[in-house]
Amino acid sequence: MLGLLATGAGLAAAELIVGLVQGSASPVVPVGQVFIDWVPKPLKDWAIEQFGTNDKVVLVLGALIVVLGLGVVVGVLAMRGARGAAYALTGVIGLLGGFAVLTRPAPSVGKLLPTIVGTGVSIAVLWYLAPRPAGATVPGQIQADAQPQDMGVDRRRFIAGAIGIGSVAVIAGGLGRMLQERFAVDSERNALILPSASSSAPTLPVDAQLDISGIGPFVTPSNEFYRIDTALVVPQVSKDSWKLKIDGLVDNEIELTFDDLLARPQVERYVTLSCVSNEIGGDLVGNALWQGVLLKDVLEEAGLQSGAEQVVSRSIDGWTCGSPTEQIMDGRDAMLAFGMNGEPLPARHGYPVRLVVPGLYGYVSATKWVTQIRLTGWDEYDAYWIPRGWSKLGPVKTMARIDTPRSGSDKAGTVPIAGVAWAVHRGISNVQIRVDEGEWLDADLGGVPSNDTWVQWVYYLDAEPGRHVIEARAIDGEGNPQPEQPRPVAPDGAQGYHRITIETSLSSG
Ligand SMILES: Nc1nc2c(c(=O)[nH]1)N[C@H]1C(S)=C(S)[C@@H](COP(=O)(O)O)O[C@H]1N2
Ligand SMILES: [Mo]
Repeated sequence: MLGLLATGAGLAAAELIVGLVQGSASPVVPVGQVFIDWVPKPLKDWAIEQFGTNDKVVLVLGALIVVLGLGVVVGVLAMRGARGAAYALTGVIGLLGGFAVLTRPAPSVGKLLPTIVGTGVSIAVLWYLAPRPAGATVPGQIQADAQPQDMGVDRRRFIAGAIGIGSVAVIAGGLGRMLQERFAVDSERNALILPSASSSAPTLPVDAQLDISGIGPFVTPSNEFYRIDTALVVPQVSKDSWKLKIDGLVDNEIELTFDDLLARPQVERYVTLSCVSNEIGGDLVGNALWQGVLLKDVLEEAGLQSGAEQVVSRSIDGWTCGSPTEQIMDGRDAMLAFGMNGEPLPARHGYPVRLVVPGLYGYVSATKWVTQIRLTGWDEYDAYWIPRGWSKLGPVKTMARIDTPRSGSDKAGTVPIAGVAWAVHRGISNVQIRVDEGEWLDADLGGVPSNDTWVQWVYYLDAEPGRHVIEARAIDGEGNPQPEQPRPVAPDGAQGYHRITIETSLSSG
């Protein structure tokens, strides 16, 4: 109890400092990351299965297990009268936090401030609450209280102190979290007007959006677009402080400001983005209109040296991903994006600048809040998710999703079976459905602006009354049908047919 209180108060104090001092860093995520790096493989695999590439819960849980677990030991030591050992172990927890923070990129002494203050607060709480040898006093306490063996007084003081410190800790932690939003970029984002792109978006074919209820919009509104990242608090990066550094195996290192980027030729393109953790039939996929500068143009200016096989991009929060240089440079619209659906990127989607690469899963291409691009050899560096059990190559797999009807529903008469299908950058040439493992039947496809987006599809089914299993599959632009063999999301994306079961009856009822 004492140990939990002391370490909890320390964590709360650290969060408060993060909220007060811009540029300081919470030790929670780094400790969680170090913890995850150390846990045995089976546990890691389990976590991947549970949380995919959205490991926030694991990060926080990991950090809390480590810190509070050690905190319990501290408490036991303190209660047994080993105060010196309790202080020392608290110091070790602090060192561990500090070490974890320093393993993150761009370490600085300022970033350590929350950890240092948090450790200090933990030790102070211990010092104040731990049972002390007879005769010792605490400031503000009258000498008479400290009767030898007067456990009643000690106990009361402990409970009052514990409640007081506990409440202050909860308030301080909450306040810290609120204050962290203070560095919010909402107002500058709202005031920002993007110049119109020199190469504007292709006009959408009129039939891109099929008129069928239950099928999602062709363009996903930004506020409905899925969000996946390891950030516990959305990074708030001001466009005026933002810089992008391009280094590594290049002839000329380049540093770009946000204004430099806006001054360059721009494109606007519809691109479908998908998460490798998207389950069959899942919604970790969306299609948006992205505005930005082609990465190829910038990299050509930097001058790629031989051996620059990998484009490693790094976010302000230290997250990294690696993409094959060949694909970035092959003419696809890989971009440094700052616009999404006609507006500056929302903070949660990477304001001010992120990467978007048609055809690659987000974990190997779509760095949000990007601040560095380093050219390396392919084997020279493994980015964030690679040592965590995910494939180094992450091309988006061909997939058809059935959006309507919902599995388990009852339908009468002709039933439109409809959804979306994507094979980003290869395009979709056909979508088919089959009923009860019968023949494959060709669906009608909506229009698309390019091979880089999903396509809507529909098949009007007149089925015999009864219970039916309906499956869908897509065939990509190169004629390859989506593989049937089911596979889980790890290590390189889910595979298999989306399957629903419906009950049909004659329309007359
Ligand atoms: N900085 C940062 N960028 C990131 C990630 C991250 O954890 N941190 N996750 C990636 C993953 S796994 C995906 S699927 C996409 C999701 O982008 P979205 O949240 O805009 O949909 O962002 C990518 N970019
Ligand atoms: Mo992802």
